[in-house]
Amino acid sequence: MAPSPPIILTIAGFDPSSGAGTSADIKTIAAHGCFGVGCITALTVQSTLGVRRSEAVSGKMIRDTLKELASDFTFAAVRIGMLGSADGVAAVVDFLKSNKQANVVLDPVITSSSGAPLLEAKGVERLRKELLPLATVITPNIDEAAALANMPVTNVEQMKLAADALFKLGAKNVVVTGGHLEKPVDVLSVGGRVHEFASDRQRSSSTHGTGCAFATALACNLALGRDLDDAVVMAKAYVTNAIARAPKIGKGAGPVNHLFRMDDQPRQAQDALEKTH
Ligand code: PXL
Repeated sequence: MAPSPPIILTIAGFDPSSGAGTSADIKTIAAHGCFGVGCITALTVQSTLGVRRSEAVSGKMIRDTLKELASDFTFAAVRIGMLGSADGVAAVVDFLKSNKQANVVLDPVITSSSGAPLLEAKGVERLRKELLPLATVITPNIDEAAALANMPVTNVEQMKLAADALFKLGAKNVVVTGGHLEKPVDVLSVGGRVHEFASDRQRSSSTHGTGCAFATALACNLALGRDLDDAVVMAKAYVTNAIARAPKIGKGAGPVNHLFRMDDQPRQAQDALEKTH
């Protein structure tokens, strides 16, 4: 039997259009050659046209799911996304305290890009105080960094200040993602030391789920043994390709192409076949 691939746990909401959330994460995890398991924290009613509403799954259901999965698997990384409620945050905090986990990537999802709330206010408080210090790395976008650090974040200088403020709040490592800026720059703070990663802005409407794809790809790259700087570069390259190679899906902001690498595989198989003849 083949050896087990790294097992990655995603704790996130369910987006029925599979651009973001659990079902999208499972695709990202598969694209990295890992095996994904999921704990759904909330259901959302949404399509590429936007999030209409959401309902949080009970804290007990989340606790029981995490306990069940942890009794069976050893996780190489854990990615945390939308948590929905303060009870959901508490369930994840208790899980991380009672089961020590490596490579915990926290994407502190607060609001959808269409403006729908994805975590209640009490949950944001609890996430800031209790969950943030338990993560290996947090990956807020500029709006989430502003909400968590309680300061305006609209340019690279402010991203650095926010990363520093989040480090002082107890975050071990911070990546503030700046994909929405005119000149996109990500700011990485490793133990308080700040680096910048610039890239070119992509003109595309297929950007739904970029935050989830980045955080999950980062978790996979850490699980595969890369250090944080390399894992950030690899995750960024994955998302850039997933946007560039997205087909048109739906009427609104379409999903990125999580599985773009599969398009390359028939060609690889064909090349291999030709070499043997
Ligand atoms: O991208 C943030 C996000 C995360 N998780 C779920 C979502 C969204 C945005 O819509 O629906 C489930």
